[in-house]
Amino acid sequence: MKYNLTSIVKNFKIEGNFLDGRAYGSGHIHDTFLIRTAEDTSNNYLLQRINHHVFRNIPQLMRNIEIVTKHIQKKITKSLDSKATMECLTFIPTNYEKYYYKDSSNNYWRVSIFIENSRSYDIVDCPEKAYAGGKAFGKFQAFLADLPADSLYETIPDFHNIEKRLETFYETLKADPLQRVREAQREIESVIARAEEMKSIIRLGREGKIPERVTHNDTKFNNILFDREDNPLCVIDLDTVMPGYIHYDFGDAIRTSTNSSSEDEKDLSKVSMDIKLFQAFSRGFIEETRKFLTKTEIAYLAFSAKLLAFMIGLRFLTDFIDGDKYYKIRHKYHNRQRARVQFKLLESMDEQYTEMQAIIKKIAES
Ligand code: ADP
Ligand code: GN1
Ligand code: MG
Repeated sequence: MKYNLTSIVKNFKIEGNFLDGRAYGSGHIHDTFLIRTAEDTSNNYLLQRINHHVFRNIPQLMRNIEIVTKHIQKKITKSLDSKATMECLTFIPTNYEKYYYKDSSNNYWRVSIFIENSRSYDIVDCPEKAYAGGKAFGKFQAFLADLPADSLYETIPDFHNIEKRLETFYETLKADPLQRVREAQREIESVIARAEEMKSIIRLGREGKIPERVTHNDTKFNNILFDREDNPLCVIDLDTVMPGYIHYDFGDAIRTSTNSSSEDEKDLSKVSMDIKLFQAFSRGFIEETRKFLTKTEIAYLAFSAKLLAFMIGLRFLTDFIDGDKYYKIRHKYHNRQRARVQFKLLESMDEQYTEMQAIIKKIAES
C-alpha cells in the first residue's frame, strides 16, 4: 500500500522539513516508516500506521501511552541523566493537540522521535546482552511500580487471559474455516495436554495472591533498543502497557531472550532454551525489581517462562487455523512454524525446569 507520507506528517508538530520516508523495522502489528528531515539539526521521526483491527480504541491507546511516557519522563528528568531523551519514547502531538491523526481513509497515524544509532536484537548471542535486557525491562517495571494499574485502559481486553485464549482456540477448532485442523494435529494435542497447568497464574491473581501492576505485556527482546556499545537505551512498543501480572513481562522476555533460534526457525533442532542466558536475564531483572516483588511473584517467575511460550504458541496456532487474520505472515505455514518453535522451546524449558527454579531462588536470596 502506498501512502502519501509527506501529507500525513504535515499534521504533526515536527521540527524541520520532510526529506524522505521508507518502510522500517520488522514488527508483526503496525506499518512503520522512518521519516528523515532535511536539516541536520532536526530530529528524524518514526511514523506508524496503527493497526486499528488489533487496537480497537485508538484514543484510549494513545492516552495510555501519554500517561506512561510522561510518568517515566518525569523520573528520568529528575535523575539529570544526559541520555534522558533516549531513555523513553517521545510522541509528537498533532496540530490539533492529539497524539494520533486520522486520515480520510480512516487510517490512524502517530509519530515519535526516532532514536538514532540504535538497534534491536531478535536473537541474543551472549549473557551480557541478556543481563542488559533484564536490567532494561526490570527498570521499566520499577519506573511504573508507583503508577496505579487502574489508571490505564485495557488496550486489548483479556490480552493475556489464558482461559479466554483457550476458549477462542477451541471455538476456532470447531469452526475450522480453512480445514487446517488436520494440518496441525500434533500441535493441537500438545495444547490440550497442558491447558490446565497453564491456568495457575490467572488463578493466583483471582485469589488475590499476586498483585495487579502496570506491565508492558509485549516484552519481546527486540522491543529494547540498544546503543552502538550494546547498552540498553529504551523500551519501545508501548501499545499493550496496561494492568497485568509481572509474570507476563518476565515470561515473554525469557521466551525471546533465551531462545537459541529465531521465532520462526524451520529447523526445530536449533530451538532450545539457553540456561546461561536465562541466568543472566533473570539476574538483571531481579536486581531492578527485588525491592517491590513479593515472595509469591518471585516463586512463579520460572513458571511464567513456560506460560508465555505456551500462550504465544497457542496464539500463533489459533491464527494459523483461523486463516492468518492477526499476525503478518510471509508464507502459508508461517504461523504454524512459529507455534512449533514455541512448543519446542517449552519442552526445552521443561527439561531444565529444576535448574531454572534453583537459579531464581539463588538470585532472589543473594
Ligand atoms: P510492532 O508493534 O509492529 O512490533 P514497534 O512499535 O515495535 O511495532 O516498532 C517496529 C520497529 O521499529 C521496532 O522493532 C524498532 O526496530 C523500530 N522502532 C520503533 N520505535 C522506534 C524509535 N522511536 N526509534 C527507533 N526505532 C524504533
Ligand atoms: C506481536 O508487536 P510485536 O511484533 O512486538 C504481539 C505479541 C507477540 C509477538 C510475537 C499486540 O508483538 O503479543 O508476543 O508479536 N503483539 C500484539 O512475536 O499482539
Ligand atoms: Mg515490536
